[in-house]
Amino acid sequence: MALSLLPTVAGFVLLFTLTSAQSRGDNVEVCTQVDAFGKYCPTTCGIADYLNRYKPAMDKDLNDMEEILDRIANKTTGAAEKVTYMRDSAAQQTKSGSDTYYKKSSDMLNEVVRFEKSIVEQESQIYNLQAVLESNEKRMLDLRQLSIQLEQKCQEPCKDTVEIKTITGKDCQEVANKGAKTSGLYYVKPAKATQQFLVYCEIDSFGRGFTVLQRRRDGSVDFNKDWVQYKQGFGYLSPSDTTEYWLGNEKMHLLSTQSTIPYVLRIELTDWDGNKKYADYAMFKVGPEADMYRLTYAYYFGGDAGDAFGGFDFGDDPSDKSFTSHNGMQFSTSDKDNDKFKGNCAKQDGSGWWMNRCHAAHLNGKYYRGGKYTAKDAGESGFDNGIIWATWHSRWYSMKETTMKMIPTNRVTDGDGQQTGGVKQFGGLGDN
Ligand SMILES: [Ca+2]
Repeated sequence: MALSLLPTVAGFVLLFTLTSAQSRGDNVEVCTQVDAFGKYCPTTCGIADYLNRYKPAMDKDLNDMEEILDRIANKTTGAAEKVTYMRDSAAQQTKSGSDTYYKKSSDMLNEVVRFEKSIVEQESQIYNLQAVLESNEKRMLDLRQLSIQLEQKCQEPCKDTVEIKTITGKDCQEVANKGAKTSGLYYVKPAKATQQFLVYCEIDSFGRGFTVLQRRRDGSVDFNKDWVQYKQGFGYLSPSDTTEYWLGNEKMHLLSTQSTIPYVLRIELTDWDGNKKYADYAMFKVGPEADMYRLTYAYYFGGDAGDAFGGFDFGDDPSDKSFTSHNGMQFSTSDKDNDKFKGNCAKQDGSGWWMNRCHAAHLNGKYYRGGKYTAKDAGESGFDNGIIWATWHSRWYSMKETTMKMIPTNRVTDGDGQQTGGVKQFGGLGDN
């Protein structure tokens, strides 16, 4: 009978007190489905979903209670009718003055007393139930008010404590060139972009500005997304660089194809023992959507993680290396198969990626805590679906953290003395 309203109220209060951080940055007012509220500003439809989730249960509880009250009321009416009937017949029999009926009448009167007693008990039950109902109605009213307040709050644009820096540019290097000294969230507007968008810029003491494209760090964001989601980007940007995201294929296309100075793609990896390695690719480009966001680069520019984009000889097939190289591959998602495999790599592995047949590098793979996993862990398909960089760890080892970021080629080695095949450190970034 007790309605479980209290936890719901607590949930609302919790929602209220959550620190809201910047969600995707753009389209704040659009009702965009997000994975969960997390610690970010909830969307209006997120709230609506939340309300809709608990409402049916509450409605059902109230209906049940109403039914019980009705049943009790019916019983009471029935009993009252019976008592009236018995009173009448007793009175009639007394009136008739017949001795033969005297004992019977007296028994009936006892019955009347018993029924009256039971009516009193039922009335007290009804009274208690009414009190419960009233108190629940009051709680519901409070809840409604709270939800109205919440709705109003959510209609306001997210005023975050998140600081978005004012300097803008066509990419993070230009932002740094204009004097930005600290890493954080900046708006950039690539040459062909119709509007600016938010990115995380990693700016170091050498004045280098890396534009960060992808981040894995704790498995908090599900990377099993469809074509549109990979196109637009998903996950969360944070000024403290503590969240996971995919910036989006369209933005990567705009960023990587805008300049006469080609970009280097830098991939940084951290394993579960805290070891860090990197790989650089020269003349990195992501093609337009018409070409399925094809990945191209000129050559492996260096790094100590090895050239997994170039494919890997797993020993299964003489052509393994060419079947698993990524240069020139179009992007595939579970709902758009552009790979070189008869099946659907992206669907099997639950990710979006530049799939071949399928991969030796797979940074959007499933997040496996602790690193090591087996075909059994990989679920139905049983294929290697972790966060893989096969030239460092085996395909049955999933990385702890990954970063994909880009920088104009002429700046990549500034400050840290990195050369092709270079130094076993991420230069000048203060890894700790
Ligand atoms: Ca296929």
